[in-house]
Amino acid sequence: MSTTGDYTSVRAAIASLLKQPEYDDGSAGPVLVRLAWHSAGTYDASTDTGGSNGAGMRYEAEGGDPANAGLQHARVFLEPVKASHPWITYSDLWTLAGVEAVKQMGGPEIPWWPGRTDYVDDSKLPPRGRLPDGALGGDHLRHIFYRMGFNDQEIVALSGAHNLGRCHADRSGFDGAWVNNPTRFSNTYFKLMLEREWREKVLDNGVRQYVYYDEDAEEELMMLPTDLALTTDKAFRPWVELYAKDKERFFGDFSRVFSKLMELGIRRGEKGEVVNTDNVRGGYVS
Ligand code: CCH
Repeated sequence: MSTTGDYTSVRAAIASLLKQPEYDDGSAGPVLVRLAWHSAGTYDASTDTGGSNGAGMRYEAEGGDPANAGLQHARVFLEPVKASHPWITYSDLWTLAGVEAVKQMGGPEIPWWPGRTDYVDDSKLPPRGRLPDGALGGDHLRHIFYRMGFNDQEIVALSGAHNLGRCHADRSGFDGAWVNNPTRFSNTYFKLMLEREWREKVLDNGVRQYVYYDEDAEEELMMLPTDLALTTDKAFRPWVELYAKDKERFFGDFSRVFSKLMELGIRRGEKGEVVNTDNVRGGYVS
């Protein structure tokens, strides 16, 4: 059993479960990053509700949101870590897992602080529909991410997480990976977005996405309509161009903005302690 507060031990346990030869591309990393993001991405700045505090996805109201389909795999991967570190809250574990997975997959170090609680007021769970819909465009991205308090540059930086993982037809309806090596964090997603000829494809399930056949890898890569909206929108595109050219800049910006995402709705006192323990209700407990 580990010592309370030993986050180094939690990180090591997360790192050691990433390799999953039977799962997807052989790594639990991408789905852990998505779990962290969806746990936090329900935040609404105007009502101060949602966010990673509370780990509401453990319950049907949030966990059963079709937008969260497939994330049970991520939660199951993390159960042994919770069992060997029972003192950590789920909300800290899920956010730390995303941060550690990015690092282990070759991405930047992301500042992370503990202290989230698992307190949930069932009657005040964030409503469904707060997470983005990949079938839509730039206006939708702004609607969703401005609500959380992000700007255009931050939207583009965050989207760079699609260097990782893949779409699953039985989860989102979309199908395929964005890049050839989807378990290695990089800026390839931005490069491909600009450099390849994407063509629209309607899948058998009626879902529309964009595809490009990569001759070298003999693999079809994909982009969501929301991904390509980053290249057609005048305000987003310069950031795509910058991140495609400058990997270090992308890594630095991604680190800062992912850290900000994990902190949405969490207020800290002078020593970094969390002072609002029931953010789900929008309350402020000191
Ligand atoms: Fe995403 N994402 N995401 N995404 N996402 C999907 C998969 C991943 C959108 C839609 C989808 C972010 C932003 C957006 C990841 C991280 C981030 C899928 C496929 C869809 C659809 C799900 C499936 O079928 O399994 C849309 C729309 C947006 C709008 O901006 C942000 C922000 C992040 C993190 C910073 C990761 C990682 C995956 C791969 C998951 C996996 O299981 O491999």
